[in-house]
This record gives sequence, structure tokens and C-alpha cells, in this order.
Amino acid sequence: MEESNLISTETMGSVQQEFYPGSITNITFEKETFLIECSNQVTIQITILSDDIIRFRYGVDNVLERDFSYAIDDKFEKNIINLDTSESDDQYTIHTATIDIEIKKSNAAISIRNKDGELINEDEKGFHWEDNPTYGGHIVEMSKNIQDAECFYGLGDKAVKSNMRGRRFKNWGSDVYGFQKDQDPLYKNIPFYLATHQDISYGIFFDNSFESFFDFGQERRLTTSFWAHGGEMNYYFINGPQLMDVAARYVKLTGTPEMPPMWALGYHQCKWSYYPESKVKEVSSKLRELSIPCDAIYLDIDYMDGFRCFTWDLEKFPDPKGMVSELKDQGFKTVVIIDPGIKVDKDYDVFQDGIKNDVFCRRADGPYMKGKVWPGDCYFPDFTNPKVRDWWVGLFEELIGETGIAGVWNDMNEPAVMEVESKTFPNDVRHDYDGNPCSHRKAHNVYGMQMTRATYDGVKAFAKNKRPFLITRSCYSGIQRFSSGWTGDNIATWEHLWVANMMCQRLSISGLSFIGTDIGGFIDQPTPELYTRWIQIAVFHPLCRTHSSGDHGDQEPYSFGERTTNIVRKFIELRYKLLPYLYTSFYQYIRDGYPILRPLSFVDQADQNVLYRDDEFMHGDNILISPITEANSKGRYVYFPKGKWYNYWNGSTVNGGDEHWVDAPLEEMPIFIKAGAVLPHYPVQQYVGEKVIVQLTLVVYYNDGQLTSELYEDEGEGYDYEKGIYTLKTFSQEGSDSEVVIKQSISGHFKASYSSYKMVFIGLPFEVKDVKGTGVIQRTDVNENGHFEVDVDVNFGELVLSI
Ligand code: MIG
Repeated sequence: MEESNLISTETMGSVQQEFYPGSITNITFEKETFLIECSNQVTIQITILSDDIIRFRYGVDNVLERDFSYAIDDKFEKNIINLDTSESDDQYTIHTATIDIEIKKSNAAISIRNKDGELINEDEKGFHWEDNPTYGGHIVEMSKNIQDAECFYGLGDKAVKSNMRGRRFKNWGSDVYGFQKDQDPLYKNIPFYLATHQDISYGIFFDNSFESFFDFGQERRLTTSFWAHGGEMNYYFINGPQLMDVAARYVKLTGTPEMPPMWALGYHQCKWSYYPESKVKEVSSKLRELSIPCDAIYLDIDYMDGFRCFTWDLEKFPDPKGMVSELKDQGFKTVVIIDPGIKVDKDYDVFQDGIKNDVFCRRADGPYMKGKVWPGDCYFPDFTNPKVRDWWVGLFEELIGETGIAGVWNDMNEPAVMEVESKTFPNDVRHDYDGNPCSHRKAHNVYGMQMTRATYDGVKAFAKNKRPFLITRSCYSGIQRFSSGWTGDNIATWEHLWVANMMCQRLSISGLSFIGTDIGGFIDQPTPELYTRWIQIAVFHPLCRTHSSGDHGDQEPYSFGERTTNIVRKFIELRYKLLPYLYTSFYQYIRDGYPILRPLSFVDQADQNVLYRDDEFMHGDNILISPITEANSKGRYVYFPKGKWYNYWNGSTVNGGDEHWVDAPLEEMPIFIKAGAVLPHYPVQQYVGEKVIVQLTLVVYYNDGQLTSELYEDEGEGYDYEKGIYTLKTFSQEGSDSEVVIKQSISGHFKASYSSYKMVFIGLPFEVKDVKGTGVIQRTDVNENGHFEVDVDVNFGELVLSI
């Protein structure tokens, strides 16, 4: 069945036949749901979730399955402004406020247009299916026509260049140690893509957890198709018209996280493994001694007693609670790994308790699913069972509540099994799937997500009102509600640095903004230069963690000699300075659904030049990053979106809409700031909360025009922000050649520790003579070369600099 495609398939010696819906025999309409019956025993349900999100379900044999999804957020609210229908001789049309959905009477083919009548997306063969004699059910298939110059993005963690046109992909979460560029499938399962053509964008989310495939014109040049080896054809069409709109709507549909604890946005240090306790302390102390900021240190599998989850190796770690609290005093949070496999061992209480509570997955005929992982033979909790998730939650009481662990790292949750060819469970393993019993064929791609969801609930249950921090390797759509992610077992090569850039951008636009890579590479040893270039981009990835397999030497920021240490420190310090900016980007991601990392196609999709551009990306609203991913670089060509951009290092400006050479000695990576931006900076801290911040620096990048920047702040921990204890400030800067006006507006009730801003103006076209406004505290002497500084009260309303 592996080779199933849209043409006939050879299955067990017989040719598989494709079936299609017949002509429409009946259409009914209740609230926002249309039910269409076709002459070939096909029922189609079209649900309008909003003016821009339309759900399509196709039932073969006129059967629609019980409706259930792990991806869709319970909190998603339907919001329809306008809904109308019309009928002509050959089609029905559903009109929303922004799109028209045409349904052909003869074969139920769908076309979707915008209000200018332009085609956004149309069925080719549309829905069709094949019987699945091996497993029962159907192979459900959909095909669409590719539009002129159409580009395809998204799909989770695929390690390929940004535009996926011309390629085929599979979703089947896999443990792919040392994966390569272009290898597929990888760890994550996110059956969602975005497409753009002629300044029109849309997305398709195929919410089906079976093994699924996407073909973007590889099999047939002008056809996109997607299919799954079971379940329903159940997809969401998400309208743009901008790629940003599509990504945001997808995030709203599949859910947003809570605010992360601010420390989780600091730098994290990890290795397989730091042990014994003295080694952990050596690393934490060295980081402090060398003033390399760091907020989290990780314990990999060796902290456990024989790899038994929820135990400690008391020889290596005689006093876990004491160690965690000493690390806390140094400003470190401790994060531990938890794998899904529970060791088969009669003397192990978690195992015994699991048997007693009947939590473990079973094979089709009843025996437990047994597989080898690190501890040896293991059984595996069925995380798709709500009772089992509750049981799992309880296991965190000691680790989180007593020992004081602040975050949990879920690995091996594809699920990975050693010493078997499939590297995972056999297909016949049974799962509850929240009351929709099924085999592993259906549950495989959601297993990791459900494990991490249960772990998140476990951490939250015992964290005493602290915000949980989770990191996972495998996932399904919607994972962003619970966890951050990393991209798995990469390699210390330049190619992998390029891959890291691609994967983080791709995951960010696929809903999972909180993403990072193993900095420096998990396998093998990076050269000092590679480690340096890697950390330079990684401080702009929402998750910033060095990790390595320990198969080679050390991989701490100080392991590569003094020159490297100094550059690496400088970049980690930069991350800490920009924390309020990243934190604000996180808030915007939650509020608006906007990805934190944005490929340039998300900035200006009308600009043909950026649609095929891979390297550059925006980090939040105002920072443009162009990483160096080649050895011996002295610089690179950077493509700039339209507008004016400031070089972060020297304040020089560039006009966008073109490529320009930018120098980048090893001490620098090209970083550019959008003109008009107001960038908040904290002082450098060795960890979040080290200092009481007495003044916030706002760097204002002059622009002749208007731009608004935001700053979100709260406690950085806990849940008071949900009760309004946060502040959202907007700074609008408006410049002309003789004057700059900055206006601030404030909402919310959080009281920051600082009472003044240092306003640093860059790029002023005039020398400042006059400073007016509410709250000016004091001018400084800095007033030359377009650079001017002034201290103002934190509650200022308006500030005017002029000649
Ligand atoms: O089979 O826990 O991707 O980050 O260090 C290897 C040991 C298991 C794979 C993870 C990696 C982790 C390692 N794990």
C-alpha cells in the first residue's frame, strides 16, 4: 500500500480502482453546515467555521464517522459575518464575507474564489477513494489543480528548501537519528500546508492522523494531491489573502499556548548526559564564572535508575532535591527527560501501578505491546486514553512538586522502538483514541502529542502556579498548545545549519513557533566556527538550547577557545537584551496567531523575489535575520523586503526591494532592524530575574513615516496575567526631516520595576535642539551623527524631538 497514488495501484496482485462522488442528489442546510448527498453513496459535509475557514468532510457509503479531533482547539470559536447561498443550472455557491465556494452539481467538485472572482483553489479530480482490502476502510484522496506560479510552504519539520513544489512528502513520525537534508518522513506530523500564487494565499489542513501523503506536483506537474491510508477525507480550507493570515488562522483553529515562563526564553544548556551531580555543578558554575547567561540545565536519561522514568540514580545524584535547589540559587532551572517506555520490572512501582491501572497498550489479540528502548523491555502507556493521561499526571507529583524540576523534555515519543525494522509499534497495537478505539495505524501520529499533553498537565498540576515548560520531539497539529519542540538528532555540519534554519522557519509557519535545534549539532563535533555561526542564528530561534550526544568532546559555549567564547557570549547577551522583544513576539503569536519566525514570503508575498528565498527571515515584527551558513564567510548577499532597514551593528541603512552585500566577519551575523521600530532592551542578566530592572532602554530607529511597535510585559511567571496583570504598550514613531514624535499608549495593570526609559534614537536626519513632551527627565550629552539619548518617565504620553 506504500506506493498508493492517484493512478491505479497494484495491491496484492489486483488493480485497485478509484471511486468518485456522483452528481448531487440533495443538499440541505442547517445553521452553518451544508449536507450534500451524491449519487455514488457519498455524503459531503461542508461547515463554515468563519468567513475564511471552511471544513470539508467526505463520507463514503454515506457514512460520516464520529466527529473527533486532537488538533482542533476546544476554545476555537466560530465567527461568521456573512453567509449566503445561490444556485445556478450547474452549481451551488456558498458566499461568505470574503470568499465564494462553488460546488458543481455534476460531480461535487469544489472551486473557491475571492470577491474579485479570482480563483484561489480548485479541485482537479477532487475527492476520490480506493478500497483498502488489507485493513478495511478506504484510502481517501483529494487532488487540486496547481495555479500559475504557485508555491507551497509549511508541513511541519520537512528538511527541504522552503517552497515544496515538485516534491512528495509523507507524515509518519519517525525516530531518524542523524537524518539528512531531504530525508522524509521525520519526527513530526503536521498535515498543513500554505500556498500562494499571484498575491493570493490559502492553506489546507488535512486533519487525518493516519499515515498521510502530500504531493505538490511531483507525480503530475500541475496537480497537488493529498491522501491518507484510512480515516476520512476531512480538511479545512483556510483563506488568506496573506500568508500571515493563513498561518494565524491555522494557529487559532489548532490553538495557542499560554505565555511561557520568561526563563524558558533564556539560553538552555543540555548534553547527553551531564552526570554525576558534580558534573552538572561544574557546568553551571563555569557558565556563571565566565558570565555566559543561562537559565536552564538539562538532565538526559542517565539521571534515572536504569532508565526507569520517575526514578533517580542515587549514586550519580544522591540528593536530587538538594541539587535542584542549589542550581536554583545559582539561577538555573532544571529540566529532565521523560520517555514513554516503562521498564518491565516487577520491583518498579510505576510498572506495577501501570499494570494495576491497566494503562499499557496492548496488541490486537490482548498481550501487552512490548518493545525495547533504553531500559530494555518496556510497556507503553496508551496516552490516547484520558484515564491513562490522568494516571500519568499523578506520576509528576514528586518530580515537580517535591524535587522542584521546572520543565520536562519528552523524547522517543514517535513512539520509537529499538531492534525492530519499523522502529515503532506494530500496526495492530490498540489505542483508545479518546473513546474511538483504533489501531496504531490511526494513533501513531498523535501518540507523541498525547504523551506531551499528559506531561504538560502533570507539570502544571504540581508546579504550584508556575508556568509549565515542555519540549517534545514528536507531535501532531495542535501541539503548540502544550509544548515547545526541537528538531531532533541533527549533525554538526554546515548543511545541517542550513537545515536548522529551514526547519525552524517551517515549523513556525506550521503553528509551532516555540522551536529550536540542537545548537552545534547533536552528532559529531562542530568546529569553533560552525558552533559560532550556529549560536548566532539560534539566539533568534524561540527555543535556544545547545545539545550534543556526548559522542565527542564538550559542547558548552566555553568549549571552543577564548575567541569563540567571547563571540558566543556576545550573542547570548544579545538574546537576553532583547528578551522583552521576544516575549512580546510570543504574546503576539498567542493573541494574533502570527508566527514568531517569518519567511520573507510572509512579509511581502507580492514580491516575486521572496517567494523562492530560503535564508532570510523576520524574527517578530521588526528584526530581519540573514544567517551565515557557510564556512569561511566574509559576508553574504542579503535580500531586503521593501522599506528602509538599519544594520544593527553600525546603524547604516539599506533600502529594500533588492539584494545587497553585507559584511559578516565571524563576530557578526547580518541583523537588520525595520526603520521606525522601537526595540525594547533589558540590561544583560545572567538569568531571567537576576536583576531588578531599573531602567528600560528603548532604541528608536528613525523613519520618515509612521510605524507602531508593541511591548508586552507581565510577571514572567504565574497566571496573574490572565487576570489583567500585564501591560501592553504601543509606541508609535512618526518622523519627518525636522521632527520625530513618539507617542505611547498603555493598557493593563502590571507595574514594572523600572520607572524610566532610556530612549536611544538612531538615524536622526537632524541635530536635536528642542525636546518637548510629558515626562522628560533629562537629556544626555549624546547628540551627534543622528544619535540622541534622553531619559523619560515610564508613563510619558508624547515626546517630540525637533530642530
Ligand atoms: O536514542 O536521551 O533525540 O536528544 O539526547 C537516543 C538520549 C535517545 C534521542 C534524542 C536526544 C537525546 C537521546 N535520545
